[in-house]
Amino acid sequence: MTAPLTLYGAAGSGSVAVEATLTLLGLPYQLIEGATWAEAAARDRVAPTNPMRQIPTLLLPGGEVMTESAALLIYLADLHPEARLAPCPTDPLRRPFLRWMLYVSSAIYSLHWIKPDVKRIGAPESARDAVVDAVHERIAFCWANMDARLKPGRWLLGDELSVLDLYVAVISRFGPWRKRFYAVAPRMAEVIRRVDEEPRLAALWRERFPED
Ligand SMILES: N[C@@H](CCC(=O)N[C@@H](CS)C(=O)NCC(=O)O)C(=O)O
Repeated sequence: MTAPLTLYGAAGSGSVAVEATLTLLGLPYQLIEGATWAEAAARDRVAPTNPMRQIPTLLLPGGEVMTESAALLIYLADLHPEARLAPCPTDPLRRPFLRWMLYVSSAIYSLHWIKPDVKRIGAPESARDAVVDAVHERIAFCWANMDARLKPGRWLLGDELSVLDLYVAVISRFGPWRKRFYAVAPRMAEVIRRVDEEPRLAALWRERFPED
């Protein structure tokens, strides 16, 4: 029997996109829960495995460590092509798929690292609110830019649900939160509401975003 995957994650975090992907793929995993952005103990727990002290961090059955949410989602989708959670490399949709997966990761998700402690970027604590507001403005701009360029169908890339839908459904729950996301990205909003209602994921969304 294959050893289970081990995922360092937390409710309300980016790991939920990986959890959603594993759920759709029907792959069992062991979860090590810890809100890294809020608890030093959670950062310390993941640090030996991922010195970036971040989640999601995935331990593969052979012990190899994988980090970076977009890489995890693409890897898992590619490993299970029968589930059709990513366009295959020869599909023209692979280009927008890769473009927007990496965009969500680099232009949007990475900015959240600043918020728990603005001293991380050398800003004084007294500038905290202004820095967080500026981060949220940038993220709102990034969502609007993506919305203007994507041509969604039933799902963000057209007719098939992909890990891009799961990724945006999770990251759009972070600041500046869904209300702003719906306002600046109305075309994606329609799709993401559909992802929220996906029956195979309803229990997971409820359990992992209990306050939304
Ligand atoms: N580049 C990473 C970013 C992961 C990340 O920022 N994770 C947050 C939780 S949602 C975290 O662990 N933050 C810890 C911290 O702020 O120190 C990825 O895409 O997976």
